[in-house]
Amino acid sequence: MTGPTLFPESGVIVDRDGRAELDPAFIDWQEADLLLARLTDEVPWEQADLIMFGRRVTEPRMSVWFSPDGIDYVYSGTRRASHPFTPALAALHRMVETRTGARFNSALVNLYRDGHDRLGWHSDNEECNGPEPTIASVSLGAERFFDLRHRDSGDTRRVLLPHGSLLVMSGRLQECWVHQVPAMTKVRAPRVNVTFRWVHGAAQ
Ligand SMILES: O=C(O)CCC(=O)C(=O)O
Ligand SMILES: [Mn+2]
Repeated sequence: MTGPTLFPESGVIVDRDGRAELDPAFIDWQEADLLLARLTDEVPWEQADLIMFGRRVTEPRMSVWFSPDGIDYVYSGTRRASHPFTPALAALHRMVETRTGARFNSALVNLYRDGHDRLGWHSDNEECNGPEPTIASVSLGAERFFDLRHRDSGDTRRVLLPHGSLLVMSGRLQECWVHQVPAMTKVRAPRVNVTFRWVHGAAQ
């Protein structure tokens, strides 16, 4: 356990070796629709190339890194240049800080254009995230599965992330568990995900 329950009225998904909690109705549907439209429009979407096992691969999704402090994000052999928060992101940032009581200075925003776009098994354990990072993840648009797998025991959890939901990962979660957003090829609609983080300047 890493502290009191953040969302007592909703779901604790993981409570050992780190914590993952879901508020399925963080933003009501009408506001979430508006936010999805604004982010889709405001975000200067990029498709990044990574180096994986010595090979260059193009990420199977779009993404953009936002850091008002101008800290670049370095992972898997790529450096993502920082962008200032858009107006919609700045508003969402305030809502997420209020709801969680945590501070965030950056956001990685992902666009899964349809169910073919995905994110493979990983953890957000880069040095710039620091030890035991709290990461707040807002989902908008198509519902997609989110999987967690314990590194040692192989124990798994699967949740659907609804439109307007907030997932908070904290404690040793990034150290002890990996997570993924698998392909769901029947899904035709897009999904936008915003992960707010606190990153340290060492990323520059
Ligand atoms: O799309 C999601 O729900 C997860 C995003 C994620 O894990 C990441 O950006 O590191
Ligand atoms: Mn992640």
